[in-house]
Amino acid sequence: MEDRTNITLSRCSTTVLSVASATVIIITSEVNARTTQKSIWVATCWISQKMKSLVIFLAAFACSSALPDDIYNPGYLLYQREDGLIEVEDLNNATIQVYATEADMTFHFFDPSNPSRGTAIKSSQIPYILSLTGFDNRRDTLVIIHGWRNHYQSPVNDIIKNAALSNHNLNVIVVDWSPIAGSNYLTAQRAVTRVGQYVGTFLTRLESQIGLSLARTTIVGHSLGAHITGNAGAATRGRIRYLVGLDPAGPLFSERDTSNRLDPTDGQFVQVIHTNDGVLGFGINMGHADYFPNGGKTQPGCGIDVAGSCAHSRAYEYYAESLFHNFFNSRQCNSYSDFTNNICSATSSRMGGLPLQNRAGIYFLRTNSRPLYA
Ligand SMILES: [Ca+2]
Repeated sequence: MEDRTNITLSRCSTTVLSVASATVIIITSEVNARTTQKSIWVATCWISQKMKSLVIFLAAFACSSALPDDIYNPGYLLYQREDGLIEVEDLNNATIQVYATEADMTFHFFDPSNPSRGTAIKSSQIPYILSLTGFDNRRDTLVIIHGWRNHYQSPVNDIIKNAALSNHNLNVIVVDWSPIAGSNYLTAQRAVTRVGQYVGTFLTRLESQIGLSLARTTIVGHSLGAHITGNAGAATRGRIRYLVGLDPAGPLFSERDTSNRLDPTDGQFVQVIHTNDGVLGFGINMGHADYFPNGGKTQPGCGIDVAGSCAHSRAYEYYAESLFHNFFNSRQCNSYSDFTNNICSATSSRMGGLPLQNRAGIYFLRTNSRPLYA
């Protein structure tokens, strides 16, 4: 177990915070999404929405010379809360607040006859699941895992769960790891391996005790939840049929080290949807199939999107729509510029859907700026 001491993640960071009142300027120089990310420069100005028309100028320069050179460390995260306010998360001087235990995990069971209330289950209640819930092992199963600062009733869960149950005869299990996800980013990021192992162990217990078919199970996770998805799949020795990573989180993950992040070895078929590469998302290929809507970095209809939250959330909005209206036609291409210049291969596929179209490759597509996105 790691010491509960401040963990310095970078030795060369400079921040400038000043207050002014004026025009919003946004300068975001994004890292090249598909190359080793050694440094990042982010300068952002933001007008406070609620108080005194303050402009907070944040300049953060971070380099990763003290770290393995493929760790993506932007130095700071801008986090947009559900009330719209923006918080700054310092990644360089963070302390692990608490360690994940199995008691932090709750699994909410839904089915077509019980689509809204769900039944909260702890791991110790597995022997009673058939009597406590509407679980039926004749159905396919969809597992949904939220990201940092979210909980089981967050939009990512509700939107996907409602779309799934309205259009498919499924067991749906919503994983709640909010006691850890509600901590600082470093705590949550360091916990994804262990939380994923708890999910994988829970699913293998369902397999052995009530006959869950891992070959008919899909796990979908957003942001840090995408890496938990990978770790859950790894904990079943890669036996889950489909894993879906929705804009997998980038900060503090490594390109080379796949032991704590989503990668193709984690499941039978891994699909990744990229919507905010180089900011909140990672920006490297992580699946058998990787989809880049609108190039994968910014999304239409998101406006200035200072914190990237809008583009980051689009990943689960696109996926949820694909469960009832899958017209996310995509073309296999080497790059987004090849896609916009229409010099792609003839190979196409559809992003998302249930079941997934298991066609490997790198795909690009355009979306609308509002629903229906496809
Ligand atoms: Ca992995």
